[in-house]
Amino acid sequence: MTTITNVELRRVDLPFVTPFRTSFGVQHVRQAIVVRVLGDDVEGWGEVVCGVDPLYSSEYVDGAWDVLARYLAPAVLGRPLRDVDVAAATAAIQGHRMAKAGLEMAVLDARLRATGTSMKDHLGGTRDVVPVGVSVGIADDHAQLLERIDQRLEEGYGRVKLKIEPGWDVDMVAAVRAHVGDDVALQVDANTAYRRSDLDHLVALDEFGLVLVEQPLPAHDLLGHADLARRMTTPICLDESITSAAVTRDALDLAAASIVNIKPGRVGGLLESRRIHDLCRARDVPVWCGGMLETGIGRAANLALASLPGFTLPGDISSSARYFHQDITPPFVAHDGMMAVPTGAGLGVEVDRSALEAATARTEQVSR
Ligand code: SMG
Ligand code: MG
Repeated sequence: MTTITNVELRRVDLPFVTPFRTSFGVQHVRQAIVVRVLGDDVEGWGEVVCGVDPLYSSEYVDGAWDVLARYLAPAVLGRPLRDVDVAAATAAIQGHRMAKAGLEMAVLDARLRATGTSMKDHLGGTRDVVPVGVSVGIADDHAQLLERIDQRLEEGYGRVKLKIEPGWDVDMVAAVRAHVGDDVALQVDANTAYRRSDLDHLVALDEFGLVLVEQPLPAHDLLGHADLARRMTTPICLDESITSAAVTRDALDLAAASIVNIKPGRVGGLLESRRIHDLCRARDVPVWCGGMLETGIGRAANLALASLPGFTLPGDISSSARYFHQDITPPFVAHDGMMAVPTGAGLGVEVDRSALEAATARTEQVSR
């Protein structure tokens, strides 16, 4: 098989259908770095999922671009596509997991396209259809939120994630639960917005039969999460804290979480994601696939990952139309809260070249 001859970086700007508000800010546009890896006769695609600004984590688009162009892409150029280990080849570069994950995704896609293997099969996926849910951002008021939730329920989603922050939590969740009844699976996500002094307040969320509370405290605060987990009956799920399989093991040993959110970008790639899945499965800890408002490229990868047997809770993987008017792949569609896993070679999606061109704001070729 061929060696890697060229890494193409593209920034695509896709405006959101509805701005997405979390405890750390409002996003109006998805800026994704699309990574295209080329060998002599093969190409592969990846997506870097960091935000425009370093608010969800320390990574951000211009920083990821810089590290990809100057350090990560050069580390894989000239390497054999068949067996280059992107994580190992870039291990000397500290951090930048989302940038590394995007490059690894493109390399794996190219390799698997060349051998005709799907990402699902490569990772060990066991299902062709996976349960998916929807994440609903912070709204202007309860009325607007309930209207948005009704729309999602009409679209067939059976699990709704609500974003919370101080001042938009217990009363809001009470209103939603009263509105939707007991049959809708509800969970909440704070994106680190609370502090240890808020634990008594958070315990009040136990009233509402939530599936889980996601990342209430800062990423580093495993002991704080363990303290909260002892006080609450609702399971604690970690997102921002989980940056590797090693950290996952520590978090579970400390009982800081009983459910784990896996995002390939946050942990440095699909292969590390699978290690976390395997570790959690061996301990009977449920995992689910998080979302970073991906384009169709990252969504395809998430679906392949979510087809592994330990992903027993619905992923944050919604229909493309909920995010973008025009995606850069054919749209993904959820039916009755389920979504099909691509079966074609590699990621199993074809990039829509004209949509890609139309959305491209910046390009750079990295070659030897
Ligand atoms: O992809 O549907 C999606 C969004 C899911 O809420 C979602 N993701 O913390 O889990 C999370 C957030 C992070 C994205 S906001 C940058
Ligand atoms: Mg989260």
